Amino acid sequence: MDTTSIRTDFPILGQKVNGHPLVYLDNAATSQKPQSVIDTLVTYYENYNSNVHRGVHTLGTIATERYEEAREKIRKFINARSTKEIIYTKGTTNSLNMIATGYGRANLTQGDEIVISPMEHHANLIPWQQAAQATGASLKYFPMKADGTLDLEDVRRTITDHTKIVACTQVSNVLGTINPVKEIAEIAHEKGAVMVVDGAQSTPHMAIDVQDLDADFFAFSGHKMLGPTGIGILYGKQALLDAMEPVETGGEMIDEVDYYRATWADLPWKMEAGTPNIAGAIGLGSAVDYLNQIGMDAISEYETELGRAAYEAVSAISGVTVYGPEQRAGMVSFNIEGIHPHDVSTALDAEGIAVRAGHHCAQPLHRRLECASTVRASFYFYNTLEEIEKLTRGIKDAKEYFGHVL
Ligand code: 7TS
Repeated sequence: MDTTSIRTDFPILGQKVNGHPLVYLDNAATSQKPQSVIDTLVTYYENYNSNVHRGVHTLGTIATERYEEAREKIRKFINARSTKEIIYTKGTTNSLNMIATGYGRANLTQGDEIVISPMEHHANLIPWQQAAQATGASLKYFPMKADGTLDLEDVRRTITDHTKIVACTQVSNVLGTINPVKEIAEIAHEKGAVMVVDGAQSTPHMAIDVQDLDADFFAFSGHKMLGPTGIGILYGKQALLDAMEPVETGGEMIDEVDYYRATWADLPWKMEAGTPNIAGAIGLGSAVDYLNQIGMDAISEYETELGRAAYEAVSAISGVTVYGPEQRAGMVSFNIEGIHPHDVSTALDAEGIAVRAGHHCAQPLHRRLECASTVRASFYFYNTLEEIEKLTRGIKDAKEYFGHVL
């Protein structure tokens, strides 16, 4: 990975923070944006800002074309069969809520089961709790092994003939665990359940093929993959989306309306009520162009190297606990014995190193890890091995600063 050249594409990375070159290691929260994405947003607002799918004036036509071209780029990026299966949303949270409401509540009933993993982000947990409460279905969990991985035999035992929905993250945003969602989908399908994949932490970092995974629904966010905030994708198999009622109704999503009834537009617009995030969608298309130019396989290979290096270096520091399996995505969550994660994060920030401290929207998982919170360093392809060395040194400095003696 030619990070020297790549980093010049990201204007924010050139700055100093607290007198030190910025070391941005909070990519699981949100990624930075290359100049090409920033330029796409500026060009939209400067040159052809218009609403889509409405007027026939020139700017509106250009905006509509670019908005739909971006959808095609995203379709190709995850290998969906059709752009009808690519719904623009606000992000992963919005996509998962749409599935839990539009599909879950409509299809679940008393006695049915929803099965999820113990490492879900709240976005793939609370909507299922709510769907279970609203329908009388029960919520069940796969067991998780001590190293933070799932065992397919456990998965097979947990999914039953009563299971209607299985929802699982492809990559844990805390442990970095890469879950075998393709195999889980196969087991779910054997039992007649639909498979929902939370792709928030996988889509930015590895090649995704929704047909190969055989996911029924797949959700991700633009802002974690070089795109703007406020835009994300809900992928769903066309037959499932066709059978779903729109979650929101109003403008844009209709075919014919009279004073007492209405009919819906075709997919994907049926699911996109109101003026969408036009700049965001076009910006996400531009982010996809940038990622394709680097290559998703090259990105995942390089980040695996970063993840391994960070895991080895950080877990070698005495008094430090690293959570999650050895084989992991490009992130490392840890605690230093006796020092609060927020203090660690503040000490690292003083050296220009941005990490996240907290429960990372996975409170039940942290309870399971027997800690209230962790420090998380998460990488992207513009990060370097030198930055991981700085992180390691920063952790050792923090230990010393807080007078940690072991
Ligand atoms: N699912 C997973 C696995 C996530 O990591 C996140 C965000 C979401 C869903 C929700 O995505 P959103 O774009 O709708 O907010 N995770 C994080 C995180 O780990 N730190 O900040 C946001």
